[in-house]
Amino acid sequence: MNIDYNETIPNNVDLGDDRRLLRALERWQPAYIEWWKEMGPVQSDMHKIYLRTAVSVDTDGWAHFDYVHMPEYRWGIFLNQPEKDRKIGFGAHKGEDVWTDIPGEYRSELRRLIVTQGDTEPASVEQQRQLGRTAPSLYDLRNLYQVNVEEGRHLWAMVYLLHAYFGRDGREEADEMLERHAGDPDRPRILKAFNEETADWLSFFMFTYFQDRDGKFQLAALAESGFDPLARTCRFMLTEEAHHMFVGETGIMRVLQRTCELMNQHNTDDVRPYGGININTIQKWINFHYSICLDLFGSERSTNAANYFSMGLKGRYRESKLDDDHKLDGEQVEIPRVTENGIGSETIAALTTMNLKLRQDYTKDSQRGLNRFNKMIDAHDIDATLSLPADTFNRSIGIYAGINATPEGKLISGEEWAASKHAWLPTDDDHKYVRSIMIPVTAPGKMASWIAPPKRGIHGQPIDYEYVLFH
Ligand code: BYC
Ligand code: FE
Ligand code: FE
Repeated sequence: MNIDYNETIPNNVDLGDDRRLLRALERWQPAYIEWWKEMGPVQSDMHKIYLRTAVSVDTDGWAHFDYVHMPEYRWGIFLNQPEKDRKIGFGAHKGEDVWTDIPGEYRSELRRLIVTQGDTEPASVEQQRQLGRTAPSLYDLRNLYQVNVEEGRHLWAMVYLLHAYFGRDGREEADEMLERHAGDPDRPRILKAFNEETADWLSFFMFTYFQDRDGKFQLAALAESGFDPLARTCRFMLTEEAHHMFVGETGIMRVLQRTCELMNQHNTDDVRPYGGININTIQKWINFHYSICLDLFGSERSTNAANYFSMGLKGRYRESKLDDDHKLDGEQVEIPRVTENGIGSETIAALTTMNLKLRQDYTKDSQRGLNRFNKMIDAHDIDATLSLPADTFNRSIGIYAGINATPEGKLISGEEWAASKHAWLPTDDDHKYVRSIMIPVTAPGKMASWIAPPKRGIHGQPIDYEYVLFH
C-alpha cells in the first residue's frame, strides 16, 4: 500500500476520512515544525541531504532515496497493515480478538506507555542537536540527519495514537511532548538517560548502539500489544530502528579500527598523540552508556510491568516464541537481592519481573556486537578486550541503585567508588580530549583522524558521494 505524499500529512491510515482528527493533527503540525527549528539539528535548515523516506510499509521497497531540503522533510503516519484475525498473545485476555479501539478500563495505563515511549523520540533529537557542527564525514552527517528525521517520525507515530484514541487528554499530552526538553531543569524528559548530553560523536555512536537498542526492545514488547494500533505502529518503527543500531555498531567498529591501526603503526597503547581514541577511553564510554541504558528498563520488580503484561498491553520480547502459557499466573522466579553480605537472591512472582526479563534479553543482544568488536581487536593482533560492565555497576534505578560496584561486579564502599570511578567512567579530561578531536570534515570521502571510513556507502552510492549539499 503506497503512501500519498500529496496530502499535508502523508499517511496510510485514511486520515482524509476523519476530518476532526485531521484538523487536530494539522493544528499540532506547525508546533512540531517550530520545535524542529528551535530544538532540532543545528545548521541543517539550508542543507539538502540524501535521505531515505518511507513510500510504502510493504516489506519490499518501502524506502525511497533522494536529496531532501531538511525542513521540508515529509513526516507522516505509517502503520503496518492489520494482521487478519490477530489475537491477543499473552496475559488475562490471551486468545481474545485484539482491540482496535482503546479498552476503556486500561486507558490510563496505555496512555502512560504511549507518552513515555513518545517522549524519548524528540528527546533524542534534542540530545543530538549540536552534533551537526562536528561530523567526522559527510557520510556520518547524513546518517545523523537520517536518524533525527526518523526519531521525529516516531514522535508523530505516538502523537497520532494520542490524538486518534485519547481525545482531549491525548491532545494535551501531544502538546506536552514539545514542552518537555532533554536536560531542562524545570521540564525534563521523563526517563533519565534522555536528559544526558550527547556532546561528541563517540557518544552518538554509543547512543545509537545502546540507547536505540533499548528502543528496539521496548518497541518489540509494545509490538506484541493487544491494542492493535499500537502494535502495528511499533512494528513499522522497528524497521527504522534497525538502521539506527547499524549506525551505532558500524560507528564504534570504525573508531576501533582506526585505534587499532594507530596502535600498530606507532607501537603504543596511547594513540592520543596521533589523534585517535584509546581503547581504554572507548571502554569508559561503553561503561557509561550501557549502565544508564540498563536503568531505562525500570525496576527488576515492578507492579506496573506486571499490570501491563496481565492486561495484554506490553508483552515480552518475541512473546510467541516463548515456551510457556503466556499468562504466568502463579509462576515464581528467582531474582537477585542486595543483602548485607552481598548479592543474594529471592523468589518472587514471575509477573512482576517483566522489566528484568526484557533487560536480560537486551544484555544478550548488546553482547553480540561486543563480540564483533573484540574480533576486530584480535584481527590486529592486539591484546585487549572490550566488555559490558556488570549490571550492578553505576546504577540509579532498581535493586542496585543504592550500592557501589566495580565493572566486574565486585561490591565496594562509597570511598572506594569515589577513589576509582575515574578509571571506569569518562572524566572531564576524557571529555575534553574527545571533544578536542571533533573537527568537522566536509570534503566528500574524507574522514576525521579518529575514525576509519565505512565499508560501503549508502544505497549503493560510493563512499565519496556528496551525501550532504551545503548549497
Ligand atoms: N528514569 O515501576 P518501575 C526509545 C520511574 S527508548 C526515570 O520500575 P516501570 C528511543 C517509573 O516511571 C524506549 N524514571 O517503572 C531510543 C516509575 O515512576 P512512578 C522507550 C524511571 O513503569 C533512542 C518509578 O520509576 N520506551 O524508544 O515498570 C532514541 C518506578 O519504576 C526510570 C519505553 O520505555 C528511568 N530510567 O518501567 C529514541 C516503553 N525507570 O510511577 C527513542 C514505555 C523507571 O513512581 N515505558 N522510572 O512515578 C515503559 O514500559 C516503562 O515506563 C519503563 C519503566 C520500562 C520505562
Ligand atoms: Fe525512535
Ligand atoms: Fe531509534
